[in-house]
Amino acid sequence: MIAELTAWSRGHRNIVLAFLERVFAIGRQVLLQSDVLGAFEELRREPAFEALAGTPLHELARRVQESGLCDPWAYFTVRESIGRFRYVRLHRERLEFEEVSASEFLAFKETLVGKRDPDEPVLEIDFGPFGREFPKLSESRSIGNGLSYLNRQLSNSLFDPDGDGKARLLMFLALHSMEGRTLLLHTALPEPALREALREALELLAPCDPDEPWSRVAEPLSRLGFAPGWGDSVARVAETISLLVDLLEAPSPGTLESFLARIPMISRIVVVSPHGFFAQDGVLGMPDTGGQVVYILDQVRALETEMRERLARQGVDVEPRILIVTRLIPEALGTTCDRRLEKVNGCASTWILRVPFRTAAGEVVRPWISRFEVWPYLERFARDVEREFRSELGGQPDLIIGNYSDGNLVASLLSRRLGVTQCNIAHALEKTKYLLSALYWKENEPRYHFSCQYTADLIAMNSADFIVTSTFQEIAGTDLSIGQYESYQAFTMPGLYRVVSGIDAFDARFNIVSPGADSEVYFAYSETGRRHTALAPRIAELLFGGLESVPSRGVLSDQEKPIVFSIARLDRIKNLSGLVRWFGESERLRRVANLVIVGGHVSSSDSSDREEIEEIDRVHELMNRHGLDGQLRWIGARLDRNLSGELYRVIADRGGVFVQPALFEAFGLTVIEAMASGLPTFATRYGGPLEIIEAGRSGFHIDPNDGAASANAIAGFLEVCATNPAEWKRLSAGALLRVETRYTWRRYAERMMTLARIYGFWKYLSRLEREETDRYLKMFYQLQFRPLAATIGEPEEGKSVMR
Ligand code: UDP
Ligand code: LCN
Repeated sequence: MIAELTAWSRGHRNIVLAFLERVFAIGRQVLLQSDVLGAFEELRREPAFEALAGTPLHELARRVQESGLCDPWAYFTVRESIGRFRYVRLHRERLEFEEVSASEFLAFKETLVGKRDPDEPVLEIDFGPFGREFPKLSESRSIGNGLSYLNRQLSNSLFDPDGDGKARLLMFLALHSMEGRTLLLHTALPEPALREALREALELLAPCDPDEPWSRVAEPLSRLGFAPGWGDSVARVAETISLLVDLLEAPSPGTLESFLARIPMISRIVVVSPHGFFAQDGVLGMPDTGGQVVYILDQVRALETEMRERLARQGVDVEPRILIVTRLIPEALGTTCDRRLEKVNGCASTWILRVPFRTAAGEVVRPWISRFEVWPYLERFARDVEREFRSELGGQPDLIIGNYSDGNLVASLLSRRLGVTQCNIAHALEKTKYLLSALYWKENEPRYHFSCQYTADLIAMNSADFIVTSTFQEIAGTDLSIGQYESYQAFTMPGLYRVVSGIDAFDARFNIVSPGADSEVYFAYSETGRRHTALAPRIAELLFGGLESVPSRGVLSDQEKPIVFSIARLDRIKNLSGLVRWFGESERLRRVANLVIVGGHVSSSDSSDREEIEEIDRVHELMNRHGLDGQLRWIGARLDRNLSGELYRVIADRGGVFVQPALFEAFGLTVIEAMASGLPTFATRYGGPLEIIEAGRSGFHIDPNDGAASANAIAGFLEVCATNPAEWKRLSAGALLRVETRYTWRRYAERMMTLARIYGFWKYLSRLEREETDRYLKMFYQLQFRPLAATIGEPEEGKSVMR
């Protein structure tokens, strides 16, 4: 594309000049994709430039991610295709496109935000060379399916006659143990002896009843060198042994995956989620406590069940254990967050283990602190957590799962020290949420400390053994928009460092494993037998008022109208205030529907979170401005899950819809909760919902930047449904089907455990090759992260005054 553009520009200097003039006329030094495309579209509207469609310049305008301008130069980042960037510049007089390196582009950007001496040395961070040994995908459609690629690599390396893959596999089998019990083989056997033993074992098993338990054949198999772990029945043991025979004979990706699926590898998991109020009751909707907590609690239930079933099938009598480690908050505001241990409901051996943050002087940090300010405490937290989980588990875990930037950093520190397989789950990376937040990091520093966060992200991404994402776009965006991880490929924080290769979307560590919605809580409105009818009076009170026990504003004076419903934390990015504005400004929507929002507090004095307070004030102002008190009900209370589950269904009973108006939503659990309840859903096109919803079939996408269009789309749908209820039913059925086929926790757990085994095995096989990466990461941590974290002050006591 760049070569074509350069050639084309030589013959069309007048057009290039006109385009450039428009770009400069915007009057800003840093432009976004929409600015550049807008400038191009304006140009096309001029009669002289009508025929620009399909030209290389058009393609450039569509594919520019960012542009930096400093007369006479214009620099552009061009995303040629998913995950592949090129950088070009254009001189106002020469008018010819020239390609530059990522480093040159970033250096130019740095000059835009402050005077920088071009000869001043800059720290360049480059993780590219460390990926040498690690397999990379080549096709963009394979992004997020690292597992199948890795399987192929692994089976090749096992087969490589010059390599020692097979010897390492045999060593792995011989060393295998769980909770001190020897599994699979009592001693290491060289390949010929092992093959012989496998053959004899199969002969021994052949005449047995396939349903006989392992115990019936344990003794003769033990004489041949076999320990437990091959299966719970004769049939299963024979199958596992046959798989190993096949693998030694001719490794294939399928056989390897099937064989490793049968090997007992994981019985203890540590899940790290330091920030927020992490508990089971009364915390949702508090600042920083949202979907991540819901996700983890549902995840551990599913993982415990999956592990138990799998270990039983493997013939291993070990109780799986999961610990969720989070911070202990002495000022717990009526929650259980000041307790060291809390058993997870619905689990037999999964606990929340809370460990306090401590200051450098060793004092326990008492109040809640925002996720943006946890950085100075994490190193000490990691050490304390290790001691605590060792005493709880009696040893170390087989898998550490980090959550969000802080949890992923702690998981990196722990797994590097312990040699345990590390999985990262970002939930949401802040970098794409806050526009240009890396470039203007200094301005954002007092409030957000992105310098720490992005440094932590880079360390964690590059130290993880595998990374789980909820959607494809989280890794690599869409054809025209950049993915959350992809945005870490090359960026600069002027005055701090410049990243020329941070993470590559084609990295085989990425795997898409989407979460689900708890089917016990979120099920279809039409499943009348399962409905929580006892909650009806409480829901009527929530929706229509009456008792004063629920903090709220507004009543619905016409109770017959369908309800447009939304529930979210009251963060700016969630844009509940935007939805209120669209409703206020749309006569058409107000004519056909009421609006109900659940989020935050109605009184700003009940909040200590800056963003939340701003949003509370904004919603009040909008309600006053548009006189919404008879048509909008705002519930400023946290609803427990059963209540919110039933509320979605009651809204569906009344022919309503769900709206998720976020400016950006990484995934959006509320979207699948609403869909699982059978509610037609309108959700933001920015982020996960773009992938969750198939437009027109299982819901609709809306553009949060175009409130009028969004309000019209919702109103239009409700108008159609008023005369043709089958349309509502069609969307409702589409939503239910979509969740059932794509978003279930059972599927999630099965996949997650497969990943843990295969990447764990890969870690074992490729251990030596990671040493140089580890050293680089350690240096980056010591020289960058630590001093940055040390600049964040300690919180004052009693700061988290929230009710
Ligand atoms: N939630 C809730 N009560 C509230 C606000 C949110 O129960 O007052 C729940 C909501 O049902 C969902 C989760 O919190 O399960 C929010 O997850 P989502 O992924 O939508 O957004 P996040 O808060 O993680 O950004
Ligand atoms: C964080 C978010 O911002 C949401 O979009 C996700 O649904 C949630 O975490 C769970 O992963």
